[in-house]
Amino acid sequence: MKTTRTTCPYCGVGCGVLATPQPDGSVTIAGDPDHPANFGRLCSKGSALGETLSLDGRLLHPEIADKRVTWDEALGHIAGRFTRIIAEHGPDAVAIYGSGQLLTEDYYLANKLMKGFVGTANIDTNSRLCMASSVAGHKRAFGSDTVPGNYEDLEQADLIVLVGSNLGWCHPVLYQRIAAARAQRPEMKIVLIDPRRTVTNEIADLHLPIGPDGDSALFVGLLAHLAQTGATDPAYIAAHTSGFDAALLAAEDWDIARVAAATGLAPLAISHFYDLFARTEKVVTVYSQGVNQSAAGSDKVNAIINCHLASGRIGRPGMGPFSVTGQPNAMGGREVGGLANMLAAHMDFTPEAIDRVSRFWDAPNIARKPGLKAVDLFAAMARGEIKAVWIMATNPVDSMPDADAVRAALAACPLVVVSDMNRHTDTMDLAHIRLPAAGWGEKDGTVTNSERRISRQRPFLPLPGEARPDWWIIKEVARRMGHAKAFDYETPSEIFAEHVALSAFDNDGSRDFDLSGLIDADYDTLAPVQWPIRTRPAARMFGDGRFFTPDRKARFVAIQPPPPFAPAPGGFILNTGRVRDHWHTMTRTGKAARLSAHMAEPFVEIHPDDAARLGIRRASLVRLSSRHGTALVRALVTDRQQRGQLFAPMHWTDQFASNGRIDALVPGKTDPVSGQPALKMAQVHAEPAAMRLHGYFVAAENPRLSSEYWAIAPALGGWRGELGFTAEPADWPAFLAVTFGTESQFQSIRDDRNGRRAFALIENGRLVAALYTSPDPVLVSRQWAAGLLAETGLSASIVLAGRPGSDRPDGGAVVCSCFSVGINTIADAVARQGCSSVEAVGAVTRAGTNCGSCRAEIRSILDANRLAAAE
Ligand SMILES: Nc1nc2c(c(=O)[nH]1)N[C@H]1C(S)=C(S)[C@@H](COP(=O)(O)OP(=O)(O)OC[C@H]3O[C@@H](n4cnc5c(=O)[nH]c(N)nc54)[C@H](O)[C@@H]3O)O[C@H]1N2
Ligand SMILES: Nc1nc2c(c(=O)[nH]1)N[C@H]1C(S)=C(S)[C@@H](COP(=O)(O)OP(=O)(O)OC[C@H]3O[C@@H](n4cnc5c(=O)[nH]c(N)nc54)[C@H](O)[C@@H]3O)O[C@H]1N2
Ligand code: SF4
Ligand SMILES: [Mo]
Repeated sequence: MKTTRTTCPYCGVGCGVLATPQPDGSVTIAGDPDHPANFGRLCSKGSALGETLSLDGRLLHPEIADKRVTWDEALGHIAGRFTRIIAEHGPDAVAIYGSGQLLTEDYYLANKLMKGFVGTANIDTNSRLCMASSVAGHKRAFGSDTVPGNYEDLEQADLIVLVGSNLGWCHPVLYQRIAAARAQRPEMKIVLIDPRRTVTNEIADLHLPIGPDGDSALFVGLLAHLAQTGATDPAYIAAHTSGFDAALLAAEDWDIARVAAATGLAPLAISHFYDLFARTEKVVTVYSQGVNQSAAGSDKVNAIINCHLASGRIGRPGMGPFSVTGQPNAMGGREVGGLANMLAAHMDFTPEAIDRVSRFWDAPNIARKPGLKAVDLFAAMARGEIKAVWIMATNPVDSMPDADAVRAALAACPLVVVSDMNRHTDTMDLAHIRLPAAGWGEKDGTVTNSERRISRQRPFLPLPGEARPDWWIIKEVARRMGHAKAFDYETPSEIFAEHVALSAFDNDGSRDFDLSGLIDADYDTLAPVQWPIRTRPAARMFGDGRFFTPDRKARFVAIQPPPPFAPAPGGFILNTGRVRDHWHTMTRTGKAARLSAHMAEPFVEIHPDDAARLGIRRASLVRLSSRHGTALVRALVTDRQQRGQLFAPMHWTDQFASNGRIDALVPGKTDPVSGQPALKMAQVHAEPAAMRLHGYFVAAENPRLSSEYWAIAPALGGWRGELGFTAEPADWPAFLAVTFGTESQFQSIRDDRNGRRAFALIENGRLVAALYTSPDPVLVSRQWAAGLLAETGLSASIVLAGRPGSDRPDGGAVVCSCFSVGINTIADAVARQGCSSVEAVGAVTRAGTNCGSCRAEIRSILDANRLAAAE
């Protein structure tokens, strides 16, 4: 059994993973103790990677028009069609839409093909939805897209400000590193700036529940405060920056009262935060999508960076602005230039750079101007201007704003090529040509994490069917388009070597992105390494106060905060984001029963007062609507949410729910500087979705679902899911037969007092399917019922009872996904077994003792119990 050292394919923390295939075909996953991002830790998603590797649902052969073809046919067809469309309509009529989940080598080739050889910069990626505002902010301030610091700075800081980041769920291993550092140095302070009280708040000393997009005002006010209280560093400002006076002038009127009005925050809380920031030298400000995904995202980034420049807190240990990346290779994509407004290797469309890159690539036909950014790209497609698109490693029908319009644009586009691992995704279902891509564990290449650290992803599984790595597919199309010489690669290491050489080409230290120190590196054994690396890797940037602007000074940006945003009367502001155990459109995490048990259906968080006002009852169904689309989701009534605001996760797709695509509601409004869409702020209406009947099912085989509402998730040994009916099925036996694909007779019971029914089909002591229905949301214990699928010797009476017998406690909804420990088990350990700390709960139940991702949730169960005890 050989262990392979590789890198996690999920978030931008970039944890090292040890993967060991077992004789039975399974793969054991462990954290790599030697990787400097995680030192052996993994979160719940990383730990469950072994459960997402099955070939179920994989696309294993190329297809044209739903028919299997050979690679040669598919590649020839794509090259021919692209070539003809370019000849007829010009290079700007074609596009690639890529992803921060491509490896650097894939990304480099896609960029080289489009910009160098097709001669268009119409290659944009899902990083436009993710990192574009940070890129724009970095470039405005530093003259380059440079993340100054590293993960150790988070451990060394005395104050960490988390802005628009749910680190506890989205960068769990970084969160754990911070929690561990704080346990050692309790004087470390943490401030959380987020409209919601997220689980990340469990670690915070101060939570500022800021109004949507109040961040610019908050940080502009902070700049004014720093200046007024003498907390700036005039020597640093004079020696290393420009534009301070203009930025301060713009900030002048922003006293605490005005900031309070613009942010909805209490004046006392604001001054508490300002004082903390002013008097603490070692501050790191971490920011993520609450900052980037906004119509004012670039300004938010610069408002934050301004405060660090004004206090000289950048480029030294334990301080600096820190944009954390989302995807495993968001950073690598930026390195190769994989956005429509960048050229290559951190070079822009300047005449010198165009000349340099065209000489390096030997590409006289190089693109000379930026291409279309994601939202504009799909709008141009809708207008018929983009006639061929090739989508790689992303699922825009679910993740782009105005997603129904994106779906319509793709449906109308004459040629849609999609490279993906899965046969069915909402995007794949619209493809004319489907290309089977190799996935994690099969691919070979590099990724770069949030702290500029390049790590290898190495294969440990054979390529399934005819799946091929993305770099191979791209180069084979390029060769067939007549560019054989420029795309003559046999291995990803050759591509990486060229990428290294381009970063070093004509680079005399004037460009931040420089890998010249890796020119002779051995690709196969490459250890995780930070860039830039000329002689030694740079752990931290800007320590010398020199930036990448023409005068080598950092630039302040004068910021005008936007007016506070109020929804139309009766409407809500819809905020969107992520949950702990799902990744994006669920193509991988949606395969793992363990991960799907944490949050098993699409939902919306709503404040209890708003829910009461609208007559939305706990666990009932809610219809959300906007000018752009609708969604049907479960109500999660919670005071973590502010009044007038809603929160819904981005994850659910048509593969997992009847109408859960949240981006159908979100408008395509973008930041004017970065082009990044404002995915955290849609105007929507919410109303109860009255159902005649609710249902919960478990089934050994994938059922056929057709009710008004449905949501499905994997369970061990089958499937589980929720149903909502606007009318009761007229013929129950017929309904059961169609849904569960069997002619066998179900046993059933009915309780006339409350209209509840239960149906069960058991064959040879094993559960085939069970369905519980009720006029109200069904009360059955989900985990218990799903667990029946794995049991033997069952009798119908146990199943029909709908609850565990008194001898078998009901664990309740899963909190710890590593050991499947439910909320009831944990609450019991606290209330009855006297556990008073997360550690004690772990000792009794094992919850929280493996990856630790659920420790914040265990802490809130402990706190709730303390409150209950005090009442
Ligand atoms: N579990 C999990 N982890 C992931 C991912 C995943 O899908 N699942 N995806 C990865 C990717 S690609 C990304 S980009 C990252 C994203 O990581 P995060 O940015 O941490 O995650 P989000 O949930 O998108 O949004 C963060 C927070 O922004 C807040 N917010 C909304 N509007 C505002 C505002 O106006 N101001 C402020 N200050 N805050 C606001 C939201 O309430 C939310 O809690 O996560 C990565 N990690
Ligand atoms: N409302 C709202 N919308 C959002 C966000 C939000 O916070 N709110 N966040 C945005 C952000 S930050 C992001 S990053 C995006 C993410 O959104 P997407 O990129 O659309 O989401 P994924 O599910 O990661 O899609 C990746 C696809 O690539 C496939 N895949 C995986 N690995 C490979 C590979 O190696 N090669 C190929 N060819 N295919 C592969 C997977 O099967 C999957 O279909 O969503 C954005 N959309
Ligand atoms: S924090 Fe979790 S998802 Fe992110 S890289 Fe590490 S193990 Fe993977
Ligand atoms: Mo992202």
